[in-house]
Amino acid sequence: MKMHWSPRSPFVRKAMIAIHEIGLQDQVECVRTVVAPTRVHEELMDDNPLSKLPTLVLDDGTPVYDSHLICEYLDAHHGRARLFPAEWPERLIALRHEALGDGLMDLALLWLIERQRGEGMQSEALVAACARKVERVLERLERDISAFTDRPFDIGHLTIGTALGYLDFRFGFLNWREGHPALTAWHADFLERPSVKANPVVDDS
Ligand SMILES: N[C@@H](CCC(=O)N[C@@H](CS)C(=O)NCC(=O)O)C(=O)O
Repeated sequence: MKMHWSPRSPFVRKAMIAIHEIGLQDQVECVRTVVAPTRVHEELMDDNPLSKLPTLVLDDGTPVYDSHLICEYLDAHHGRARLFPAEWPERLIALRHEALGDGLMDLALLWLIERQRGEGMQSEALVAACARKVERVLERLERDISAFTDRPFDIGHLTIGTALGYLDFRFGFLNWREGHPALTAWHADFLERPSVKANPVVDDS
């Protein structure tokens, strides 16, 4: 399989950690692909017309995107269907946490793009809204930590852990650990997983 890949993308990292959890890391060839909302990648668009990462291409040429579908497809077809619980309400809880983690990464990317516009060009309202939403996500995770820790590792944990790692990478100034001791302790364990260690965030720009 071929993965359109970047060591800076949180959504790619999510998919790569899932690939390691499933045990497929030796079957995926990572192809460094540079994308941005302000530019298009013609070759990538042959596989994914949205020009987004991650995009996986199966050995028979079938493209698979986005990160959710990559994780669920590989978990169902090659794993032991561990990351996506089959039964409700376990499935609801895992998928809701995945959505929260994806949303946190979307927010962080939006905020990053706005910050890169430079002083004077940024929308203060957008930056303030991103900051407040991130704050509320962290509050919620801290408050609901037992719902988070009292179940086996699934796609929800994987996505939230990856999203918090992205805050460390791009938003160190937020000090997200401050005021969130339970989440901090959980994330320290997450960072010890071999799948997470094998897929560090790297700024190769
Ligand atoms: N919902 C998508 C989001 C993917 C996404 O936003 N990827 C970013 C990189 S982290 C991207 O490709 N950005 C390029 C663009 O928006 O044109 C997923 O879960 O895979």
